[in-house]
Amino acid sequence: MNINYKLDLENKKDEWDKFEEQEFSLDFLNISNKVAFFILVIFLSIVFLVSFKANADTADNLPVVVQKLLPPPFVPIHDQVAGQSSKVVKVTMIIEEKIIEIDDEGTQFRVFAFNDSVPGPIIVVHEGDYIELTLINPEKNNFQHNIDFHASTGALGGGGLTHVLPGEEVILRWKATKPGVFVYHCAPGGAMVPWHVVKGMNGAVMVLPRDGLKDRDGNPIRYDKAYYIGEQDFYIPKDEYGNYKIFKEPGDGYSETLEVMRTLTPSHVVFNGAVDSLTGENAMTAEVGETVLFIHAQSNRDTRPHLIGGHGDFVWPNGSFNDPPRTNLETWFVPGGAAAAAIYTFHQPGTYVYLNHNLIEAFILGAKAEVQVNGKWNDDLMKQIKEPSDIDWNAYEQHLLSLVDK
Ligand SMILES: [Cu+2]
Repeated sequence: MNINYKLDLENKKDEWDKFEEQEFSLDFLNISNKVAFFILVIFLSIVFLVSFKANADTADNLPVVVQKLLPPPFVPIHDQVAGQSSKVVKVTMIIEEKIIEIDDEGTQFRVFAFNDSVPGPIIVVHEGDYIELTLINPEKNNFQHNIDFHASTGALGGGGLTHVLPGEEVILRWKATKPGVFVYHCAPGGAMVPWHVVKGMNGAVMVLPRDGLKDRDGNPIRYDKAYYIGEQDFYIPKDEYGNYKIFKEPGDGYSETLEVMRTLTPSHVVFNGAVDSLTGENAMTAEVGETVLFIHAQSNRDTRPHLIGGHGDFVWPNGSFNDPPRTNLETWFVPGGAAAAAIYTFHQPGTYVYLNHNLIEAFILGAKAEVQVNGKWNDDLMKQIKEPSDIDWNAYEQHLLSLVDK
């Protein structure tokens, strides 16, 4: 028994030693497990982060800049050639429903304005950038509004995603894939679309090529300054005496205005929201030798810009910067619902009239502006040989005689 007991003890001891070893071995394994668990956590974190990044939008990882929008005809400060990386350009627009004077006879009209101006401000980005717009429709307004960007890609140009009632705001981000100049406008639906557009709710976007503008041979074109001219047709009803009616209450005049709109005959065609808003003291300015980019937008109606005394050195009539520019144009065409870009280098000082060369629309309905150009006159390009004075009939007779033998 004793022997057996001893053997039994011996066995127990062996078992205990094995157990100890096993314990040691288990401890060792526990440490391994902790390390393995730690590695697993790191691995899963990496997988999570990678998958999260994969799910994030491209634009979420791009640098963000806030663009300060300027009242037309001014264009936001911008680089003509883009940096390496695309960026997200954040802009904010507040919708204003307000009464303004649209001519020098004191005609008042309730406009719907993007950011307090007719037209709305121009936004400038480069191809591949993203525009992130916050659109605010304050409580004091009376109507639902939205925005359709012709430069964007997607049904209704964002119009379906941006309906805002008074008291609401919305944020829309879209990628600028097409270089050119484009219009944007409010498009709430049905007859409200033209009604809001001819109340001034339109503006423009310029999407520059990343390496800037080029001529048809691929040489760079650079400008010293840029102006943005928004042309607006208004349809103001008249009373029984032929005077323009003034509607004080929001929504008043809707049916009467639609009657005038049906005639397709505007009462006013203006630049920058009112007759003569870009003439005299408010004229655009340039120096002799300066190259100026003119962006001309019309959201509703065809037009034909012309610079009296100058030319379109380079013109993109339908606004696509992927097309080679046309050169040395006297007048260019802008179909309704489009913008065009034209570049001119001024060679002479003076007051240049920039107008819609339907001269009735320019001089009677209001579609004209001025560019005041300072600098030195060039006699080689133009010189007045004789000032206006009495007719020299003898000289004329000599002239006729000189033609006799010819
Ligand atoms: Cu609107």
